[in-house]
Amino acid sequence: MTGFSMDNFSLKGKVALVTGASYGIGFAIASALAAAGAEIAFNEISQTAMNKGLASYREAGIDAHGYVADVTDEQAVNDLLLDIEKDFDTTPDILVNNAGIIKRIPMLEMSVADWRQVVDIDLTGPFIVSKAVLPGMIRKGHGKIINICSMMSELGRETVSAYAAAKGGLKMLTRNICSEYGEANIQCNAIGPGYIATPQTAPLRERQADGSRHPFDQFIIAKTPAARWGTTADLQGPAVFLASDASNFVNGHVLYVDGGILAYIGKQPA
Ligand code: NAP
Ligand code: GCO
Repeated sequence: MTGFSMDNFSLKGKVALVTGASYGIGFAIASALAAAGAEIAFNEISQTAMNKGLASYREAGIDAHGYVADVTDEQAVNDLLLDIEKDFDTTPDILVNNAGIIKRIPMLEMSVADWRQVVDIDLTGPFIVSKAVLPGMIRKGHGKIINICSMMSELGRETVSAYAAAKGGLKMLTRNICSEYGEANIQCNAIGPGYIATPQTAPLRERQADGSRHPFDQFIIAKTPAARWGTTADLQGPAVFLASDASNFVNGHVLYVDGGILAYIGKQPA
């Protein structure tokens, strides 16, 4: 045998911070990291959202620690890391920069304030949180950062200019953290989910007044070889892989979990 063991996928003894993880993709990823053995810390913007998240983790049998911190607030993030170190007696080994928003507004109608809010949360937030966790990872001699990118890290579409610019930038931040800290045994990669059924995409899947599927829903089904929307569960295995020793020589990579969208020209209309 070559000495490979499934223990390479184990996260036992590791502490993971997943941002914005009360529900949706973040909650699913945190749950998978916990199933692989990691201890979980997560943050939310409000006490209400954090409490809801804690209840969901407890219902899933996960002893997660929840914190209130806006990822765009550097002082709040630095305080978050101090609280995590106090509660876990160590700093995070794994960071998942998941927190994010989208605003679907035609560019000419989008205010600079709307643009700034999306870029601040989706790009500057991961910068701030990564900057806060990297010193501890460097001291430990290892670390895993997983940024949640998007189809919009590669493709544009109408009404999502700020989001696409932020997620494109997040792809390059991923590569830059890889470049600057790879020598410290830090692996920084990204997951690029396709179209996933979560509250964020609910408006794109709403049934029409006549009961028919939303036009965008039909569009995505035609653009996806798997002919379905992704589920948050589809992202769990890739997240455990990128958080584990099994990916120690994978760095600066965006792993697209999109059912094949980026490889496919799309189904010819009937
Ligand atoms: P979601 O359902 O809207 O959840 C986003 C989470 O981020 C919420 O818990 C939200 O908290 C939190 N959040 C927002 N702003 C924050 C801030 N400033 N500080 C801390 N937390 C904040 O989104 P999702 O669909 O699960 O997506 C999660 C990530 O995956 C996002 O980065 C998104 O861009 C990305 N993504 C999603 C898809 C998809 O199809 N769903 C595909 C590709 C990539 P509140 O609830 O309190 O606002
Ligand atoms: C949209 C969607 C997408 C998804 C995701 C795709 O309006 O186009 O919200 O942006 O959220 O980012 O990967």
